[in-house]
Amino acid sequence: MQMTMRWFGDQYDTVKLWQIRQVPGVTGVISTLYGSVPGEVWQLRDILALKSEIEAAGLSLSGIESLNVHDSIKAGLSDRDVYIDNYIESLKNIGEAGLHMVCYNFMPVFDWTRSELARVRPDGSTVFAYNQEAVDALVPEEMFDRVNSGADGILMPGWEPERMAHVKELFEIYRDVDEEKLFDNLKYFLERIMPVCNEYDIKMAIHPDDPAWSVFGLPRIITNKANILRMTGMVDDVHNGVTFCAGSYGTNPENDLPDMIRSLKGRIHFAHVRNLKFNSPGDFEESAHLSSDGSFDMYEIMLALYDIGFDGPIRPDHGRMIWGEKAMPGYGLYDRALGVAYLNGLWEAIQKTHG
Ligand code: DNO
Repeated sequence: MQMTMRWFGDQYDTVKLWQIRQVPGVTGVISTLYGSVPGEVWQLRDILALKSEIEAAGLSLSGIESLNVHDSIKAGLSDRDVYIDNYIESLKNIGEAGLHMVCYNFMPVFDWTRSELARVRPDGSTVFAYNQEAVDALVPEEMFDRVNSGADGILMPGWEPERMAHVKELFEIYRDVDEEKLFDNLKYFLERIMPVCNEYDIKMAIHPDDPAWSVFGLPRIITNKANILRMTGMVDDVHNGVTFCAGSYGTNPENDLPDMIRSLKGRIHFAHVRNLKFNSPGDFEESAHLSSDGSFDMYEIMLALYDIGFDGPIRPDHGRMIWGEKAMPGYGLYDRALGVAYLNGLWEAIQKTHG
């Protein structure tokens, strides 16, 4: 595996590349053209500029998270081919820049969803949290306002104001899209992009839906073992792969994370590893990465990745906000660096005892 951290670019991130470079064991970052909107063609010069900036700091650009998919593609609208052509063009440029992993998601309208961005834990740290009743009490626009206001003016990934200004229209285009239709639209998209992925050896890594169930009545399909195996099987190409995000699949306690990892051998191209703490069936919060602080057995997750010979980029995921840091919620330096140290410790121990 290659240990990485997510970085949003100098203009948007409070964390600096030189700081990431000092986190032991981190050799790369996962980044994106953060100001771009879904549907736009990524220009080669912009990708190369991002790559050189990262390399000048002594790190590698280990993959893209995310190249977002336009809602016309997800909803299967008549103009989807225009946006797929643009997506293919962006992939070509990503390939030309020598990059080989692209994370994306296929969630209608919203990316990840939380009811709180800063729930205070007993130790005074603040974390993302989800409470089903609180979400049920909101209309979609309020969810956007909540995310936006909780972020202190920082642009949150997946919550682009350009799109969110049209939440009502966005919901409208999904009126006739159920899970089956969403699967069909994903298949159509994947079949069209696979040739360029093969040409440039770009491994596509779909991110699961977070949380792993329908929110606001919108269909969600990347939620469990059966569905993800259906997805990898329906376009059976190694370039059609998965981001294994422990925190997203793990929102549903019925998902057996190590078993899912083992069933996806050869198709996991990127891993997000973090922990959650369940308080009651409809309420969870994001804990520290340490097993004993949350509900997951992090050793078993890392062991499963080791067992399948996972050799792609991995990153700690959302960190708690600690030590007074002011940063994008979930993406401060300190707790993610602690996460890196812990995951590296588990990995070293596993290598030594299973090598
Ligand atoms: C949340 C992230 C997601 C992820 C996208 C991938 O913090 O894990 O926003 O990047 O779903 O497209």
